[in-house]
Amino acid sequence: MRAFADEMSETQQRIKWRARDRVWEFPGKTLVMGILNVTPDSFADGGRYATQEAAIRRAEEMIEEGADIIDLGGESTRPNSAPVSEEEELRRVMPVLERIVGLGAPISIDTRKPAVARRALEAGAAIVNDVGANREDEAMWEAVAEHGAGYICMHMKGDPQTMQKNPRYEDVVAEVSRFFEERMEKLAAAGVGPEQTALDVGVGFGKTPRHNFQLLAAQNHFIKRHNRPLVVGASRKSFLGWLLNAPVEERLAGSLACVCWAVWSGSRIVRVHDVQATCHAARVIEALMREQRR
Ligand code: 8Y4
Repeated sequence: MRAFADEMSETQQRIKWRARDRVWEFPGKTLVMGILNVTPDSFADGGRYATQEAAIRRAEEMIEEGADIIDLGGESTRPNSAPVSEEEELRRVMPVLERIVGLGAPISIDTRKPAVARRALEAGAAIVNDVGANREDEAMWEAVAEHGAGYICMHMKGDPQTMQKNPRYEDVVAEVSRFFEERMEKLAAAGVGPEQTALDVGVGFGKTPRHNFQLLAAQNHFIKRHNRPLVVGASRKSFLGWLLNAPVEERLAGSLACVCWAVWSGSRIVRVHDVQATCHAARVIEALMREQRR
């Protein structure tokens, strides 16, 4: 045991992530966060009720496939997507949340709106996945603090309307690192402790394909520097399409390569569409890492 501790690399430091009554300890199993969208692209056929029923079934399926967290979102944050009102976002997510909160996997609420986060936490969500962590919005952090919830602090340059218009950085890794540092201070001041916080470089949010690869290649740096669990959300994203010249439905292998890389480099949480394939890939890399440490 002593030898193991001595040999533990800096990317294998012991850290805890707390989300309400749940505490995850790392190093441990990589957490697989299954994506559950309730957005209008899917209202086209069958309408709202059918969409919500399908979402509930998909949540059950993802839990059977091994998902550790269900990431529920009602606002599309794709580049150039239209804003959604608070009322509409609540109408989309709350009925689904109420039906999946008892299924056994903790729920993260993917929202940029403090009021939506608050309602979701009151209904039992465990984590706020905030892709808008770059806003100056104390209300979001106050809601997280009040519930002792987990918080995913994601980097985005700009906002979804403008972020992909010629994103530029002097040094993308340094800039994202400064952002994490500065946010962790503000979070602490708002009552959200570091043990509640996970960090995410925000693949595709105001980044060129090259920026995305630079950030993923630097996962090790972020772990050593900030000593917090990292979330990687690369699943099916367009930087893979750019590299592979593959449409969205042909990005599974590329997405799994990112999962393997994330696990190998010590990231702790992966946000994905393909839960079963991701769990299988993660378990294989973890077995190899255990052997290497013996
Ligand atoms: C195909 C399908 C292509 C979906 C692109 C996409 C992240 C996130 C999103 C992320 C965290 C997306 C809500 C974008 N990405 N949350 N959310 N990290 N924490 N696009 O990278 O999945 S939405």
